[in-house]
Amino acid sequence: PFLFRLLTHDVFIGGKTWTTFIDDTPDLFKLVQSQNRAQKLLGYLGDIAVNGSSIKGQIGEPGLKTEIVIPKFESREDPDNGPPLDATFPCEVGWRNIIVKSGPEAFAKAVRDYPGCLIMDTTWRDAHQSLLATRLRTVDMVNIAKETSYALANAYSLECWGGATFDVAMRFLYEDPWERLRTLRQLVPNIPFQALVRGANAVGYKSYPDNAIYDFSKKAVENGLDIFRVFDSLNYIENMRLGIDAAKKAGGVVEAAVCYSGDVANPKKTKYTLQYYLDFVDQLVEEGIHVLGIKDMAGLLTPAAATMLIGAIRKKYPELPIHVHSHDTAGISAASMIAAAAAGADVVDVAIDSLSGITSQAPMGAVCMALEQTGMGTGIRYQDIQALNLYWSQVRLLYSCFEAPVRASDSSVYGHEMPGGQYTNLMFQASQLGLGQQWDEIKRKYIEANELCGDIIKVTPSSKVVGDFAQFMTSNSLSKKDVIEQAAHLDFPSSVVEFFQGYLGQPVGGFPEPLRTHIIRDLPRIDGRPGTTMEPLNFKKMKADLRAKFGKHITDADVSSYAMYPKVFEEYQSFVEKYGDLSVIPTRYFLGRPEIGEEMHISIEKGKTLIIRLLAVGPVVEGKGVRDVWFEVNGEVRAVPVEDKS
Ligand code: 3PY
Ligand code: ZN
Repeated sequence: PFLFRLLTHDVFIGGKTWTTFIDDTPDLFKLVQSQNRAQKLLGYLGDIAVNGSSIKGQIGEPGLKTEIVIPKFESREDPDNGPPLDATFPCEVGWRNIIVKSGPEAFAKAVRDYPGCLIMDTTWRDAHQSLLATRLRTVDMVNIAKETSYALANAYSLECWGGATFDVAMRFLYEDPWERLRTLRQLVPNIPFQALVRGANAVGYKSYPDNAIYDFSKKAVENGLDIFRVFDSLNYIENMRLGIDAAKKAGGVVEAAVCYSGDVANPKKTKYTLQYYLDFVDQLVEEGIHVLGIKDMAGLLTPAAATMLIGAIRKKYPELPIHVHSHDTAGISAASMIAAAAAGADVVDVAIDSLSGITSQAPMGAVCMALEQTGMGTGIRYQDIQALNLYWSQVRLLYSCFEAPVRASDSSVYGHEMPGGQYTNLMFQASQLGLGQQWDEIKRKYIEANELCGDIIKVTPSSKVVGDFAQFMTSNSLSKKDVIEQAAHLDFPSSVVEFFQGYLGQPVGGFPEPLRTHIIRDLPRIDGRPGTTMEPLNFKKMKADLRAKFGKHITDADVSSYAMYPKVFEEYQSFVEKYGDLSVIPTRYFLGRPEIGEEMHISIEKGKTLIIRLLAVGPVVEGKGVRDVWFEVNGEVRAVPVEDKS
């Protein structure tokens, strides 16, 4: 019917040319665009109808098949309970105003002066990275963003960017991570946005040329980021200096993080001692940081260790704001957060209750309640947490198809020290490789692999090195002794070889020898900061090349995405060319196979909603391996040919 309408349009009858056609008939052109968009979306929905979701890591269907109900913040209807929650516009009161008006130093001072303890909510980043394979889509944050701007108005920050979210957004969710940042920023103008950045590795798994790090940090601030939690996966000060400088030059709040390993409360652990951390903090403070982060990525910081570590830093640096991060893998992080606050931490990390616990952060409700009772109130209301939690409990169900089978606390983390996100990820990978039964064996090999590396700090990307090493040992039935004896002849995973070459930086205490030499043989060795030997990137040329390949829509931010992940970015662009912008599809249709007759409402732009009904899936066309999938779109019947991949 559309082609018919086009051909009978009077410009065709009158014989007008195509160029003036677009200018003279904008309405018809818009219709063409929107029909194209609809057709591309049908291509995706048709593919799901025939083949099911192909999103990596998904097992089965989403656990929620109905629309998510947005909770009412009923207690806000009582004027005695503070400003009303009117989600037609975002809240304007919050800590970000200090950053915008007075800058990072003033913000740091105000945080330090705050009489209670503030929270960072990790729900939009680390919580789903740790529990749901980082698969949370922008739309599911957007749908609760304005309410969050009120409920968490007194939060120090929302962690919503960085870590694995950048890569996963493009690679698996076909979304633009920059667009996520900009969209959320508009909906939450009042609460600082925080990202986890891996120092010289930015949001990647390797070192990048210095200008890539500066460019990335600058773009992050331009697109709405406020606070950079900068860490290095080996606590290597040279890499940290670069990340700190880039965040500072970009105008961001620099939260430099010490990665916590070992156990300061255990005198038998002699590598990562209290003195080691105090010395490292001294070096970071010398760089002029705004906030100190303690990043306990595995959840090793017990309450006693938190009291010792934070207490000692507080004593030495009374003016320095301290922000503590942990994971609940062993089940003790709420207690550790409270101990940290009592020892002088200004900010602690929590996740909304239904996305907390296990490998994620401590539960927001419990921590806020406990802090309130000890005179260290967070300024976050219990009733608001409950309302927010109603939303997130539905989201947790929606994404249940990405849950790793982790059901309970696991104190084996004190032995293997796997970061929270990696714990669930490795468990999943192990089962994919057919090693699922050997999860316990992998944990044991992880300990041995870490020892072979020299007992390093383990966090992305160094944790990937140890994880790859452990899987290599498991699948080749190698003991630690075997590796030492056969190192000169084994075919190690590339991440392991590169680590020993020095491509991530220098580990605490140096590389173990002669293992290093046996593993890298005659490959180059880097004994300083890897970035210093890398050629700067030519962004102008990259942009021109990308525009030539994908079109004029390529932006400077896209160039930054490409700089971080060239192949992933190109595949993402090709996917979008084929299927259009899929971020508009509600998650239950994005991941779930539709039923025949099911009606889907998809808003493709403001005021334009497609009502799509799946009518039928046709038989395979002989010799072509293709099926026609029939839809009704706003009352019109359309078919799309879809390859049957079975
Ligand atoms: C990341 O780098 O993504 C992490 O979450 C490390 O803890
Ligand atoms: Zn974490």
